[in-house]
Amino acid sequence: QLNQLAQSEKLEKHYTHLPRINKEIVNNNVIDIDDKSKSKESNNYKNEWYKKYKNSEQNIKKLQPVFKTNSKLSKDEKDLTELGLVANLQEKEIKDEGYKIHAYNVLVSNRLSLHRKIPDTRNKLCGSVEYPLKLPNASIIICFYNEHFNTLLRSIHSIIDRTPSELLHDIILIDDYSDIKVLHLEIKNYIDKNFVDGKVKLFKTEKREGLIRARVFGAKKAQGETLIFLDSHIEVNKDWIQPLLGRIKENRTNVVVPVIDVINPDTFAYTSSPLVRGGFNWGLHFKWENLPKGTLSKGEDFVKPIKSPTMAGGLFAINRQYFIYLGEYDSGMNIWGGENLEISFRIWMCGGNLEMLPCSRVGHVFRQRRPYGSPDGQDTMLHNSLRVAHVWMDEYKEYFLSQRKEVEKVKYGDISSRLQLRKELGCKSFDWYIKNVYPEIVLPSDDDNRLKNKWAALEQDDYQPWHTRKRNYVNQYQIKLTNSSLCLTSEKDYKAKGGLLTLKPCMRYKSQMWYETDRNELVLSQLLCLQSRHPKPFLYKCHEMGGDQEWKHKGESGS
Ligand code: LR7
Ligand code: MN
Repeated sequence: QLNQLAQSEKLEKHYTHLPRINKEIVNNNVIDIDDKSKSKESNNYKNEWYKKYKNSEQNIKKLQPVFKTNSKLSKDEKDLTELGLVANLQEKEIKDEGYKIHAYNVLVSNRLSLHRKIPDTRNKLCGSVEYPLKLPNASIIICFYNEHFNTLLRSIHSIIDRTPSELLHDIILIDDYSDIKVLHLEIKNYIDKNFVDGKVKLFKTEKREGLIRARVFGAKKAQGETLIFLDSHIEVNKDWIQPLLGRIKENRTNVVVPVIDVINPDTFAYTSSPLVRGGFNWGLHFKWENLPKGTLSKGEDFVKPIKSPTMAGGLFAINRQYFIYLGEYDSGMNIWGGENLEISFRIWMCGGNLEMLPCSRVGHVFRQRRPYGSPDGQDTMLHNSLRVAHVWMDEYKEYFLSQRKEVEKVKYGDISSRLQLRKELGCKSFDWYIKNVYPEIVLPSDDDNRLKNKWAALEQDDYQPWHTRKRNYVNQYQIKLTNSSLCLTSEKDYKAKGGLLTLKPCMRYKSQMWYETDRNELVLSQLLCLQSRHPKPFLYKCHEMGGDQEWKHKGESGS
């Protein structure tokens, strides 16, 4: 197997997935793995590893780009060795590579315990809610594509640690044909060794399916009374499952989502999310919405189910039979995007009920970009959204289609079976959905100008639940180059996401007006944030996580 693996040209790049090696050796000190006298620890490790894959010494070498021998170090690195810093240098490699492949900090993830504690972010009242003694059990379905090993394991352990075992029918892992081949083998080995009761099951698709078909594939393997879908980089919180199962027990047409807390992609810090609900805009992007005024007036409102027009997509619970009855997912949808609105519309229009349960909390690593595309380069979000529009949105689909003229020619495949499904289930109209479930949505005809501004934001597919938080500006100024009359200016439009910056004579252009927030961000004309990036900083949507968007004044001059 390893022979085969070593031939995969991607392999060398993905050494960060080799479990433990990085962690135990690199974290602590620099170890010359070829020098037997130096470290007992490393030799034990090596032996263990060698025993496992006896006949593949050559390949093993290929698997170890992290361990440079002294002689292979460059001069700079040698200097650093003397300072005892090579470990950091190697760690930096891991970190950089991790960001490339996963878009979060794998180094931090590697260092954290797989059983780490996280803060109980629920409202205090949740502690005294009582759930029925006999709840339906659950099959938990987690699809992953190239997930980081430790992060996936922490997801699984958090479930096992925080779910009453009688409620956990099984955990079904679907490897969506990850091209980090060694990953599958490592996970399989880990499962065989650590989850001996057979409750954790691993399957693999025969080709890359994308998360939508991968979930359907997983659901077909499931036997639990309910299905709970989760992303592969999550941690469930205290008593997360009881509210979900309790609500489904009351009525099998209740489809329920937890509050999605935030795991910071740079630090893995776990923080509470506000109570918000799901909406969407006419670009068919999911967005978070503040709750209608008055929703949270009494204490009990903080524990009661809250109806939600849409779900974010990744984390929800549903009765298994009801999932099948409702038509699973649209298997004509590819890779990523759109399925969350599709299932939300379908639930509401076809007689179900979608709600968020404040006492169920699950953390999710919110990354700033998706570290993968589709194999053939298709814009799958657009492809999938077109299917949603044509199957579910009736005359309202024009709001989506008319904004993007280029979509007229885009093919979206055969939707006849989904139209058939809609008919068979006797679903209500989209007009009913808008008027009864989501009357707060702004219709284009309401106020064209207002809409134009909304549309400027369409390009930003914002998932972060804190996005609804009001931004606090503490200052407003131009940024002037010392001893000049030149000001920091956006090169193109101040609305251009990704735009670079330049120096131009100081006028009072919108492209020069910086607003400083209480989180030390610099927001150009209250729209996009200044983000540092190699080799040049640029404008990007504000992610509100500090780091590369945090700017500080220096000294008393405030420069
Ligand atoms: O081809 C793929 N095959 C997969 O199995 C691509 C992805 N996946 C897996 C992937 O490893 C992950 O576990 O599918 C899961 C979701 O992919 P992410 O984490 O890249 O997606 P996301 O968190 O950026 O996106 C959100 O929207 C998606 C729309 O298609 C899905 O519904 C995700 O599940 C959803 N995530 C959440 O709702 C978590 C909270 C984020 C918010 C808001
Ligand atoms: Mn995710």
